[in-house]
Amino acid sequence: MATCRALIRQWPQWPRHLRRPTSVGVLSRLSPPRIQTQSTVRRAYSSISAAELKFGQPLHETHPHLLEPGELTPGITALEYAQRRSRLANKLPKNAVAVLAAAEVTYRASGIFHEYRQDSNFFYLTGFNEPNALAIIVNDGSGDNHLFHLYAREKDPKAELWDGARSGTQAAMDVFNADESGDIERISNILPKVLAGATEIYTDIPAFNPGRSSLHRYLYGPSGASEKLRKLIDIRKVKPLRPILNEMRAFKSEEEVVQLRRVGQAAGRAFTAAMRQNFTKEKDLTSFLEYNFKVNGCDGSAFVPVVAGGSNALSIHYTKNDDTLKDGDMVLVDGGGEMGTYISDITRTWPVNGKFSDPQRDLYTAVLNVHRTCVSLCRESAKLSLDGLHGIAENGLKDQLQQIGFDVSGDALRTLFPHHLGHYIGLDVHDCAGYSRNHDLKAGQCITIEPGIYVPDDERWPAKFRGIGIRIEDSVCVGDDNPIVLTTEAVKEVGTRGMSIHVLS
Ligand SMILES: [Mn+2]
Repeated sequence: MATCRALIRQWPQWPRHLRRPTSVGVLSRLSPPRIQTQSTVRRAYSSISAAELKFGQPLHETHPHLLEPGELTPGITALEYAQRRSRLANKLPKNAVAVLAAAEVTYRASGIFHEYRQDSNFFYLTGFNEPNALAIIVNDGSGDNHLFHLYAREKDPKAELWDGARSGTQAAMDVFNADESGDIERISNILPKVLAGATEIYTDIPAFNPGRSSLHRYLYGPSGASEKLRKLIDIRKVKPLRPILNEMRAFKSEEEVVQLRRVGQAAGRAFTAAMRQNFTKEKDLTSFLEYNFKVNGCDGSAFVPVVAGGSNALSIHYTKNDDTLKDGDMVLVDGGGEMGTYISDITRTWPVNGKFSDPQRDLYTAVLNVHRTCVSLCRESAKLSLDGLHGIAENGLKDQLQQIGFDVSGDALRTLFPHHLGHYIGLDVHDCAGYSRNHDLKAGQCITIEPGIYVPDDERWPAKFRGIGIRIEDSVCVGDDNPIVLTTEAVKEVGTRGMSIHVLS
């Protein structure tokens, strides 16, 4: 992929002027010729500058420090969103529709909401970052064209005074380039008309996908869908949308790779900054890391970080982060930032006091050697899948561990390396859920490489290694002949006294 070759040469400064030109400034970022059907609200070009208006999310006109001209969300242009919709429409049969719902606001207690996180597929196709919205993409049979409906919350000064600005239905068309829009409160009148002519309906709305917990299903029934919706949609016409979107999202565009590199760089720098400090509590290290993600430009953490001192590292998803950090132990830190809804995923393990003991260094070097080998194979020309790479990691770790005195017979590796080598990344930490790890990796795919060794306190293993857990993880973009390490700013080489950073500082 020429993109990746160009990135390897040109990073860290991806030349902005090479970006595809898009219209700038005043409302209406795109105006491709579109076929108008009867609309609830007609597209009308406003003469008001966007900077004078308030929207439900940052835009270049209101937040030029966050978005470049032409971008609808950080790093991603309005044009790219339109192209994604067009590509999806082309994958649907003629007169079929895709229906996507925005994520709901969730609550941690009565009236106390969690930070809002948009549904990734909805975001991928719209860039619209508000709850209570519905997107419909129609293959209207016009070839490369398609119809895009975006129903959203209408502007409401009273509600906005409490809950902050909304973009409203006019911006749904003028900024987010919908052909049709309308007040989401009227969706029960609108939807039957829109779906009436559809030959097939591609959707993952839970009516037909009861993915909730067994307790939820027991208490509330098999689906969250209303009787109304179930009557409205002929279940025989419904097909899952996710597999089609996985095929699209698994391969990143230039803009996406640049954004993933940006968030990888910011988070990587936060890790290296953390290694320069001395911490006596997991909690303090956690706070420092998350603060530095934000200071470096991330919106926040992509997931609850693991900050695990000593043998806490043996629990893969340890997130209590409330223990002390002891002199002589190592600390395993698995964290990542999120920026414009793209994420990074990094793990580093370093000595709390900055100096490796001999067994710590031996085990660390074993994991690092396998990590390096696997990263070097993140290229299309290697013709390997994530599962294939996992096998190479297992054999490599076996070999390395044997050299430092481990008995690796039988199912030893299952115990010592109990998780997979990696997963896809992108908008989600575990991107494209359900997309097989069996496909050979192609240029433009972004994955993690995270070998680890966790030695239980068990007589089967050499005493000097017991209680040590080490994982080294980078986010990587697969290139044609070379990998692009997206998180290279996080130091991982061993120096004479500890991590190289301790030597440098
Ligand atoms: Mn990971």
